[in-house]
Amino acid sequence: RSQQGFTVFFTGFSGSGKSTIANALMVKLMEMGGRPVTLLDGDIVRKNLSSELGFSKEHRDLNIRRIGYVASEITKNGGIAICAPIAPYASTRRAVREDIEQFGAFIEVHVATTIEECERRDRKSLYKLAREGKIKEFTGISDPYDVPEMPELRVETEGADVDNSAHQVILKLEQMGLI
Ligand code: GGZ
Repeated sequence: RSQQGFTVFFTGFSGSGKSTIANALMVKLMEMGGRPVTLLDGDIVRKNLSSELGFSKEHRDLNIRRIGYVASEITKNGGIAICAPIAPYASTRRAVREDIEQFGAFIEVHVATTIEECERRDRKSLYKLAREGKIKEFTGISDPYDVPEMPELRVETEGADVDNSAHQVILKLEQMGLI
């Protein structure tokens, strides 16, 4: 049985389902026991670790590098880190991957809900505010998102349930010999 630490790094638009899938994955991994599981969710990190940061490229990069640093420490110590920020820039995701792969595995999961679907759902009415120009630099509306070219896994959420998406991640981890 493998004892290597690893990081599951979700990326996707606001409202794509990252947090929900990340939470379901955390529950499944905790039920398996063995290693501690730490969830570094976008909004929780923003509140506790990056509260002074906004959404410029510089600030987003700093936010992602902080998440990457914490995840690399967890991975180094043989734990499981689950990250769920938007992480819109491919170069920053690559930098975090390189940091973490020194210590363990990095599994990038693209939550591939389209911007149209995220805007249709608009659970927090943020897309409406972004359209009205009341939120600036909003990812997918007025700010870029680099679609991951070669993620370890891409999950489609349209017509799939949360449990199924989380299960796909579990299967990938098994396939990679990590659990
Ligand atoms: C994107 C924003 C913005 C802008 C506030 N652009 O649905 P949410 O609310 O909970 O998820 C979004 C969250 C994004 O923070 P991240 O730390 O994941 O972003 S990044 O990885 O780019 O650093 C959204 C809210 O913050 N939010 N303003 N302009 N999302």
